[in-house]
Amino acid sequence: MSETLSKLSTAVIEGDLEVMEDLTSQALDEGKEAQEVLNEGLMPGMDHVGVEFKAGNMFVPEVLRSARAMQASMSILRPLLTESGVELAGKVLLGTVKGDLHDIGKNLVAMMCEGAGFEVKDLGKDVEPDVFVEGVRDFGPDVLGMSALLTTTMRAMEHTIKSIEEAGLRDQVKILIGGAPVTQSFADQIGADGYASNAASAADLAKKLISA
Ligand code: B1M
Repeated sequence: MSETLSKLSTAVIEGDLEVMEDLTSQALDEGKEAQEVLNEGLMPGMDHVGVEFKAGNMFVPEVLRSARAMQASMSILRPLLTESGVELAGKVLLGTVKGDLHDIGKNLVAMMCEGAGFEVKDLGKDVEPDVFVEGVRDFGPDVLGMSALLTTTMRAMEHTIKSIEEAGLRDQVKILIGGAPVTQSFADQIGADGYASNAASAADLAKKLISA
């Protein structure tokens, strides 16, 4: 790996927002393709963050700092990636379900998925089933991810899956759910394709679901 890409990886791990834009521009000036900067600079950094987060060696504020650093670089790379028609890992549509205002975990999932090379569309929080349905129809995601933090809003996941089925879109998208009260058995019960207990596992599972 070139010195600049290695510095970018380290900057992601350290959440060093200030150097991200300069290092990204430097890598591009050195003739690196945007995809190379993403795959060999940012993603190894974010992969490391994911591993450390899963192991309990990094905590939410540090992950958010890393994610923000990555976003700063992505804002330069994204238009170049789109222009060059580079194949990303796939598309992920995300949202926190109806009635639920907790979005910190969902934002982490968005950042981890972006770090894993997905194009991510985030519908935000308190998302009505119909809005998820429209999102699936318009954005055409490979994976739909729903987050819920309240025992009272978990049921909205089930209602959303029903709405997607009723709209005839269920076979077009894999559905992944998560959030503190959510479990694998709940996922099985409501007919989701997968459950992830944390943001790094969500990105891993999204990749597995697509390749399955
Ligand atoms: Co609320 N809240 N809250 N809250 N809040 C909890 C969730 C609660 C457990 C606190 C408690 O009582 N101990 C409790 C829920 C009880 C329950 O239902 N079992 C609770 C309650 C009751 C409420 C209110 C009802 C309080 C009130 O008004 N009386 C109210 C509800 C509002 C609403 O949603 N309609 C409310 C409001 C809020 C705030 C707005 C103040 C704020 C949210 C701010 C925001 O998100 N922008 C808030 C917060 C911050 C919390 C706690 C303290 C922290 C949640 C958090 O962000 N954790 C929380 C208590 C706690 O967890 N200690 C609590 C950090 C985050 C990284 O973790 O979201 O779990 P988490 O995400 C993890 C995993 O779950 C997973 O990955 C993430 C990272 O690894 N994950 C996914 C999440 N989504 C995923 C999706 C996936 C895969 C994995 O695939 C798609």
